[in-house]
Amino acid sequence: MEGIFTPSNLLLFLMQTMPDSVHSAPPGPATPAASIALVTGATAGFGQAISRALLQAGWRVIGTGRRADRLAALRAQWPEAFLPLAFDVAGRAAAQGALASLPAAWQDVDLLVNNAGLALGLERADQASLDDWDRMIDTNIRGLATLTRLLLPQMVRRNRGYVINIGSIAGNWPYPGGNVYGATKAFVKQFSQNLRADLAGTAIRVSNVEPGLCGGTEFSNVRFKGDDERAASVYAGVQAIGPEDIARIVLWLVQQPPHVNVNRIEVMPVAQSFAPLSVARG
Ligand code: NDP
Ligand code: 8X3
Repeated sequence: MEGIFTPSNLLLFLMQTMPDSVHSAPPGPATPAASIALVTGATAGFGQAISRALLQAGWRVIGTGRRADRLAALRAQWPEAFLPLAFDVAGRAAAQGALASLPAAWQDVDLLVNNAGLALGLERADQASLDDWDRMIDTNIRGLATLTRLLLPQMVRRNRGYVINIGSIAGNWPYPGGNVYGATKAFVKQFSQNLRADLAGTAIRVSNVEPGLCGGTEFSNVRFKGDDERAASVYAGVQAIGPEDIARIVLWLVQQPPHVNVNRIEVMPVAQSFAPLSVARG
């Protein structure tokens, strides 16, 4: 390389002269390929994108959700590497029965991605539906805690495993109408950190992924109970995060070396940021 450096030939020069250890890719998967992941809520949104990303990276994936037809479609695409497990996470007996039905070769789950969850409604706390509150608590809290409790013992016994919980910025930042949904995600954050405390001295890792405004999923369609126009308006004119962005972050997490634990990772689109606190006057 001779003469004056332009931005592009300078970059090429640096790449050619840097030692491999500087510009090579980060260390490969800390967990060997063909390890087993169980992803809850694999029928849509983040869970489906996370499942696909893990499958493409060589993992075997147990995908859960209530819509068995969608799980069957993934199975048709990955007949060897994807195992459908249809059940409602909100019920303890259903979760226990589903896990007990796993074939022996699929029972040692290395990675649990607790993703299944939902928001219902955006009404003020004095007007919200108690049924909606129950369902969010049963799914986002009870379901996530149950699955974790059922799968942890085999991880501890093997001293190997990773629990990735999908929390939300709603667990960190209050907003009007976020009442119980945000509180369930605050539970997920604290539960994740308490798991780290309990698992001290083991090789098991725990991370809480806390996404902000994310389009391309059924989240708002579910929140607004099928009012698709209102759901679409949430993302109008905004470049939101997409499911593939969250999947890439989950994949990055599992690719960290075994001695590295990312406790929490909060992610927003550039288009989203903070507003002042409100003050009621008069
Ligand atoms: P989607 O509605 O697209 O997907 C939700 C998934 O959860 C579906 O696969 C659904 O499967 C599953 N699920 C819901 N309830 C149950 C249940 N009772 N039993 C079993 N599975 C269930 O939403 P997202 O992908 O957007 O959301 C995934 C997670 O990410 C949730 O925990 C959500 O709170 C969180 N999140 C979402 C954000 C967003 O803006 N999209 C931002 C921050 C966090 P099925 O219906 O087939 O049972
Ligand atoms: C989803 C993000 O801001 O809609 O958890 O609650 S938000």
